[in-house]
Amino acid sequence: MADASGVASLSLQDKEPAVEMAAGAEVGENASLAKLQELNVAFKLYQHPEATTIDEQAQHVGHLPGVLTKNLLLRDKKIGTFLVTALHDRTTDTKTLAKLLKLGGKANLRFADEETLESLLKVKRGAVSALAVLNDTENAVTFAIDKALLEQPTINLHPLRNDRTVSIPATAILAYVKAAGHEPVVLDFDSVPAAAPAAAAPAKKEKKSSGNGGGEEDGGAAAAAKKAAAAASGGTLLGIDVSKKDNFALWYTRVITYSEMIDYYDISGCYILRPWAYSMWESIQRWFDAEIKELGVENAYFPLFVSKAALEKEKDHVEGFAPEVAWVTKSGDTDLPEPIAVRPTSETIMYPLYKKWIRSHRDLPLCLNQWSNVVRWEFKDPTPFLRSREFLWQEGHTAHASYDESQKMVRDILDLYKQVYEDLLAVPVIQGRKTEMERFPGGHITTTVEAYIYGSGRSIQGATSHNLGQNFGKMFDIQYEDKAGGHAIPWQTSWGITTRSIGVMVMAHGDDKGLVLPPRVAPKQVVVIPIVKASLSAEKKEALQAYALRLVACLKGGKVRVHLDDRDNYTPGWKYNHWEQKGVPLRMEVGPLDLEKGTVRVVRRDDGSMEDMAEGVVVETVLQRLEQIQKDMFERCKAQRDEKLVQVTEWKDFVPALERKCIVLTPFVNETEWEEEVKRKSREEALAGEAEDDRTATSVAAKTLCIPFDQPELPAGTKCFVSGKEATCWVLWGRSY
Ligand code: 86X
Repeated sequence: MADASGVASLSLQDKEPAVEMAAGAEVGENASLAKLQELNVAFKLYQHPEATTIDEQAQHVGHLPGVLTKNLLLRDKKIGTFLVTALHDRTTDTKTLAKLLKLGGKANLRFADEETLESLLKVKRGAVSALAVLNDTENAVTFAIDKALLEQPTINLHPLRNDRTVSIPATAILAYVKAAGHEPVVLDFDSVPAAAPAAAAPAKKEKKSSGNGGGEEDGGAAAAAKKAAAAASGGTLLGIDVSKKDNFALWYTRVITYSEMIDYYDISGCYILRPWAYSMWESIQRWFDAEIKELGVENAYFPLFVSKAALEKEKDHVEGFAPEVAWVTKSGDTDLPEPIAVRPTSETIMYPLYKKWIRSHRDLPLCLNQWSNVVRWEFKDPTPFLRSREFLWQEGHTAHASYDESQKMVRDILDLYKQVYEDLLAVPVIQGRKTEMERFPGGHITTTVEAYIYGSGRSIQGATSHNLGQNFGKMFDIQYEDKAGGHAIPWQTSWGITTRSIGVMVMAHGDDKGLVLPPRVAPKQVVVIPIVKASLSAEKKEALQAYALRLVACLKGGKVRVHLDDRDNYTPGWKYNHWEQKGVPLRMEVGPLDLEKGTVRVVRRDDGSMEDMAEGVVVETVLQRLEQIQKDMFERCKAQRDEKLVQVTEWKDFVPALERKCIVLTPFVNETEWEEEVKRKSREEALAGEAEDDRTATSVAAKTLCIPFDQPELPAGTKCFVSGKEATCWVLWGRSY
């Protein structure tokens, strides 16, 4: 049995070969498998007797495609702790490793003992692999990987336990390690002459290190010295190595992590919004908040918790959502007298107070908004921004004396949502009304903005604004004395937009280099990178620094969000890639030649175009370019969307259009039973007998997105595309998130 790993000379005859197993149940218990699944990594899982060395592992899984890895935990008391993952047959004496890790001549690298191993990586000896970095939540360990491993198609490694082996594509390792909060260092073993049989290093040590994570001596807890190690290694920047076109889901997770927008967390469906992402949310907040204040809306804050009685007060509205409600049942070890729910939305929290506050027509309109988090315990696969169990949003709730006034509010807000998407995020949306089936059941009319994601061919709801009629007023017994002295029930609205909008923007504009940000929400709009060569005289260096600072000051004066990256431990090339991954709209390169000519070289992130600007006109020119980028990004995105927006009048053309990733306008009778029929039929036709995984976030069934406000002409007698009855409107359909 030959295989690439070279360990296959082992006979399998009397060994127990591994058995492939269904991952399902294990994923729930094994954090490393759960993480792989979350990152959309396709893996195979094998069960086998415990293996504590590579040789033992090879006996069980050596026949499988892919290579095995050697895993070593090493410490230098002064510098820090390292987890090295290498091809199984590498020479891994401490001297070679110290060289590869660029620790310098003074380093005193030792294999870590079992106690250190278990305390840092929380795995037993023999179960260590790259996947164990997940347990290093303190970031005490620097992860380093053999470059040659990354060039393998498949890697077989232990998922935190040594009686399992998981097969994954090598490229997934980097994404995994990054998602686990580690910046991987890539080691080029070929750059170091293979130290003749581990120099004088005793064979004993080699033996100990030949398992997955073995080691010896050197007790005591390791100090977190990751920084020193990263600096010493020069900091390899990883490029996004999967294209948007080939694997959209994986591309997305790479983009949001490499750009430092998102980090992962040990509760499924919850994510960290890092400053780069949160700043975008703040841009949206700032703009929208000012606009609603113009409409007379005031901000307030209501509690996070809702009592069981209050939540269940209006059963009809809550019923369908009940499985998603998260409950607090204990404080410490003591059961609470009554479980308390975490808000999934705040109608049941706010409307009892609306009843109290609205007594007279003079109390109207009551227009409140809150910026908050909400929790919906979804069971479909979570996706950062698009579907998370906790998310940020604003929820507006207004009450008016007339239907017309409430309807004006609904439409004004929907226009603001359109502007958030189109003018801030540069993503075109279609405004419309939801059908009976898709409307918020507690309300009267639901209106929506719908976006389209070209990369996946799916549409997505961008935000929603409801006219609630008097339904909630009746449910919550909100009554007031009108001008004539009679009793009246107010007309209410509610509306919300969430951090999902950021995910839509990332998906719409990102490219194979990473994020591409519309200037209006970019945390930094310009990054200035001085090009300082070591050979430059001290005088020239100083002059260049002064020039860069002057440019930055001018741009700041022009209200441009500018960042100067004058770090001296990264090369200009590294910085270009870094800021490209983060999507900064303009890069300004400032080198000695520019200084001489009194110009700067400016490169656009969205289209890569380059120009030289004279210092005297930098601010006005930059402002113009930012405007232009904002416009161009919207236009490109709209052209892509429009290319996929088609009209279909006959059923036979419907599913083929969906298969081409189109969103489809059809004449429709607009009856719920026919809408259900379209869902059923479109799924059936698309699957053609194959089963659909209903746990995944996305289905192949067509859904109505909306009845667009902007209706094409519908000549009398036009037939509905599915029922053959007379159509009453054009409806927009798509496969959606
Ligand atoms: C619907 C309606 C509405 C204010 C908005 O769409 C905008 C902002 N709220 C939200 N909805 C629920 O009512 C709901 C209720 C429960 Cl109990 C739940 F668990 C989940 C929910 N999801 C949505």
